[in-house]
Amino acid sequence: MATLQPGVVLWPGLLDAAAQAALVAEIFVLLKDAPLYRPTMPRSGKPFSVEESSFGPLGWVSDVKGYRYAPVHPFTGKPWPAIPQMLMDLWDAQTRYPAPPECCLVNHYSEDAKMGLHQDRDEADFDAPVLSVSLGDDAFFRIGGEARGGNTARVKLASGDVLMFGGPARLAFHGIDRIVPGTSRLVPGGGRLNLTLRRVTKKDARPGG
Ligand code: MD3
Ligand code: FE
Repeated sequence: MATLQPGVVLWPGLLDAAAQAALVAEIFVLLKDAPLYRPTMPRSGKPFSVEESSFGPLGWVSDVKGYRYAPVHPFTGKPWPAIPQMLMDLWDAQTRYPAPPECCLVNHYSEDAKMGLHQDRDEADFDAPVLSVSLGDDAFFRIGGEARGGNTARVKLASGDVLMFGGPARLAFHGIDRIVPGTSRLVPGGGRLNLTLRRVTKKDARPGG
């Protein structure tokens, strides 16, 4: 375990090869129900280079109208599949947060995909950390501070690595510069999968407010 900066904890290779393979197999089954699709940017409608889907009661979506969490898949109209138990257990073990994740966002990077520097601020609860699992090809991850334009650090993420962002890092700018194609054979068809487990609503929120 390594603390990369305040609030950023990395567990390199926390998932062994067998756990990675079991997780990827389970994800591909769930993606038959909630297929990867290419979101578009708010306003411009420019397509993402990353393909996405979600698991759990709320999925993160982006389209010309904006970013938001939604209870159904934007193309199938069906509820998202449940988050795999293995990820629910990983959340408990690593975060010890007293409420379960509500969204597992699935990002798929093929060789030319990247994700620009951004903050994750569509959630109502910034007390909860975000837990990220990397699978497949290596990627160069970039993280800065809470202000755009500050110094950033680059970290190479490999398959099986687990990262937690909480406290002072919860609103840090971050992104993926690029993946390193062909560095793993884990993901069918190649590329990288990233899973981010998130709380979306406040822990003590009640329906209706
Ligand atoms: C730091 N995903 O889905 S995971 C995202 O590898 C996202 O697909 C990247 O950024 C990926 O929003 C990076 C690491 C990550 C995720 C959430 C964070 C870092 C974070 C939230 C706050 C601070
Ligand atoms: Fe993010």
